[in-house]
Amino acid sequence: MEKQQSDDRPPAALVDVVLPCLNERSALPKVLGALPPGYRAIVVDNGSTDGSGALAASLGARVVNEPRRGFGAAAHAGLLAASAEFVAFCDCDGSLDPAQLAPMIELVRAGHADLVLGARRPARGAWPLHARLANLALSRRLRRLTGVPVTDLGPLRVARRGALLGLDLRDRRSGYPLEMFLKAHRDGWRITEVPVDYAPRLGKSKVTGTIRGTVTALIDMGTQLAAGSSRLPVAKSGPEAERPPADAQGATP
Ligand SMILES: Nc1nc2c(ncn2[C@@H]2O[C@H](COP(=O)(O)OP(=O)(O)O)[C@@H](O)[C@H]2O)c(=O)[nH]1
Ligand SMILES: [Mg+2]
Repeated sequence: MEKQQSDDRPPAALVDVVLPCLNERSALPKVLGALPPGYRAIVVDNGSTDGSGALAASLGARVVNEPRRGFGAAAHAGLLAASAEFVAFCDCDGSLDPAQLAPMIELVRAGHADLVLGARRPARGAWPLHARLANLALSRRLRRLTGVPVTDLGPLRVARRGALLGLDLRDRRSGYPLEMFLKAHRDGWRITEVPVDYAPRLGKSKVTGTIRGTVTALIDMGTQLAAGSSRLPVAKSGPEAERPPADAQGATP
C-alpha cells in the first residue's frame, strides 16, 4: 500500500497509537520506528518480563503499565490514557505497519467513516492456517449478522477517541476487538476497511500461535457474538456500509 502524502497527514499530536505489549522486546524498535511523525505511541506494558517497558520508554514511547493481564485490558488502558482526537490500535509484534494508519485516519478525519479496520493481506508465513480460517468464518458471520461488508476483524484500527469511550467496552481479554465492532455497529457507526500488509510477527505469539491463546480467543469471541446478536439492529443486506442516523454522523463526542 502506498504511504500517505505528507500534506494529507493529520497535524502532530492528533493521533495516539495504542500498542498492547506483552514481551515484545524484539519487535519494539521496528514498530516504534515505523510510526509516522507526529503520531504518539502509547505502549501498554502488561507485565512484560523481557524489559519491553524500559526499552519502549528509551525509544521515546509513553509507557502505561496495566497489571491486569489480557489484550482487552491493555488496549483499554491505552484508550483511557490517550488524549488525541484520533486513537489507533496496532499490535506490537512487528506484523503490521503503523505507517499504513495514515490513510485510515484520513477516512475518519474527512468524515467518510467512523471506524476503519485494516483488512490483513498476509505475506507467506504471517498467519497460522487455523487462525486464518477462524477469522474467515467470523467475518462471514459478522457480514450476515450486521450487513457490514467486513472481510477481516483486523487489529489495526482507527476511530475518534471520544466515540470509542462512548461505546462502554467491557471485555478485557480477546473479545475486545469484536465487542468494539459490534457496539460500533449497534450505535450506527459507518464501519469500513482498507487493505493492510500483514508480515510474520517478530518474537513469540501470545494468542493465535498458542493453544491457550486460541481457546481463550474462541471463548471470548463466542461470548461477544452471543451478547452482540441479542442487541444488534436488524441486518441490512447489500454492499453498503451502515449509515448512522443524522445525529450520530461522524460519531464525534
Ligand atoms: N498487554 C497484553 N498484550 C497482549 C496480551 N496478549 C497479547 N498481547 C499483545 O497483543 C498483540 C497481539 O498478540 P499476538 O501474540 O501477536 O497475537 P496473534 O497475532 O494472534 O498471534 C501483541 O502486541 C501482544 O504483545 C496480553 O495478555 N496482554
Ligand atoms: Mg500478532
